[in-house]
Amino acid sequence: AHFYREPSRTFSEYLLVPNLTTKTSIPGNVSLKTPIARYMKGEKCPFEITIPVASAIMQSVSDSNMAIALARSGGISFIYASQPIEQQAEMVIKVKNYKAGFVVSDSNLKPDQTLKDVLDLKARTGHSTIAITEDGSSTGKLLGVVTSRDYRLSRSPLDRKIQEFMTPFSSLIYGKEGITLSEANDMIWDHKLNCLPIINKNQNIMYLVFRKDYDDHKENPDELLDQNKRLRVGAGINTRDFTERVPALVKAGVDVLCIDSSDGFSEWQRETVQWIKQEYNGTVKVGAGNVVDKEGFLYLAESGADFVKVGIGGGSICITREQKGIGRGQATSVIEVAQARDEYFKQTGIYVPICSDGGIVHDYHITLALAMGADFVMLGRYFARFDESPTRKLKVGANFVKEYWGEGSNRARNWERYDAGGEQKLEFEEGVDSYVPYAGKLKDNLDITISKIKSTLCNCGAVTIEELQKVARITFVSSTSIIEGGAHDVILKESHSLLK
Ligand code: MZP
Repeated sequence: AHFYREPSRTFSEYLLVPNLTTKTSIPGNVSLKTPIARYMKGEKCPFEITIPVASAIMQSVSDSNMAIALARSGGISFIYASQPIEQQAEMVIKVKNYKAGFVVSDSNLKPDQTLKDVLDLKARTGHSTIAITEDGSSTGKLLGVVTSRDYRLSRSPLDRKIQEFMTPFSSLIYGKEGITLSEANDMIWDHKLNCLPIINKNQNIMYLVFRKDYDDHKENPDELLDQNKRLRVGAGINTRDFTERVPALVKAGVDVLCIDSSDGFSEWQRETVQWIKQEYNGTVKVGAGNVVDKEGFLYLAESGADFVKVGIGGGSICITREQKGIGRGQATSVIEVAQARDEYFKQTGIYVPICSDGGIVHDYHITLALAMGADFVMLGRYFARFDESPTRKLKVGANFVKEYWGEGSNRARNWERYDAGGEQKLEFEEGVDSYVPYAGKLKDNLDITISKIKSTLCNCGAVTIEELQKVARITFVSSTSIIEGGAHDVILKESHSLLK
């Protein structure tokens, strides 16, 4: 047997030591854009996300609702694989049909009004009016309305109202043909205006975008110039039914696939990746995993995987280490795999992004994972707490909770994820069924997490993830200093039990 000299370690055993923060290392200058698919040296990565987070391939985490909410914030979800193929493809279609951006162009028309109100408006004004609903269907919750008209020629009361509203800043936008959304965005921002008119080549207003949309898309304003641009979504697959599942997902418009397995260092995974690459001439992106060492990474990278997922046994609902004695501390795994990724890049000129999957407990663990070399992270427990996760919200005692169960639990029955070529059933559990504290809306929480990450990057003197990976100084901490890191030797006001 091979004995590792050092124990394997996890995120809570490390901290980042600040570097000089320059005047330009400010959160507003930080970009968290990151690659999630392989690319050649000197080329631009074909698939980037604007924040380095993905939601887990789990029944209790990633359905179409989660995918829409996370994609709107710049991350990506992988719709769970442990469901019938048609149902999973439907979820992908729902995300791809989602129309981002909304406009309410009549002060009488509010987002909580019904589709009928919109149709009445359309009849009244005679304008071509499109209702935007949450799921893109005609019965979905109404988000707003887009009206398209010739601003200058129109004489209807509705248009006059818009004209009045626009007068103070229309001249800013008008007369500048071919203005880009980001240029207009800057102007609007500088002049503290409330909404942005989008104009076409003839300088007619196509639609108005309200400030809320900027907030959602500030990182990547070009996304708004879409209306037809669609949100991106990933989907999990397994190594059993991929010849049927993959074509259905590709047909549904999926942007990236990922093989979902607790142990990805296997010939099944190589076969699956190679089949996909061959079948689609290399055009379909597929990640593989999970692995925890250099050998596992190299095997999957050489098989053609677009990204490699790292982590065995560290998930909050995972009992694989207890059940089978398989696994490795998450920090050690990421550090070793990131080194292997960098060596592979040096030798071949091919960059294969890596994803640290599972075991993120505190927000700063994300920053540590990135500093240790991860290109992005995958989280289950974190996202399960939000309104957008597919599970029930319950009251347990005085607290609201959401359900969260592992793919290896009897509840999920995802035997394919743990398949070792034996019987087609889950022979023993590798995951638990649990509750997590309810935390509200995804966006509210994720915004805070992202600002913490940006702030830490500034402390480290970095404004990109790539820079962080170069300049980060990471220290191992003793168990005594971990205690020092929390509030200590004070009586916390909200902790009544201490006062009783
Ligand atoms: P966490 O973010 O909750 O700590 O971990 C989520 C990750 O745990 C998932 O992305 C997946 O890799 C892993 N997982 C999912 N189900 C199980 C299980 O039942 C599991 N054992 O380990």
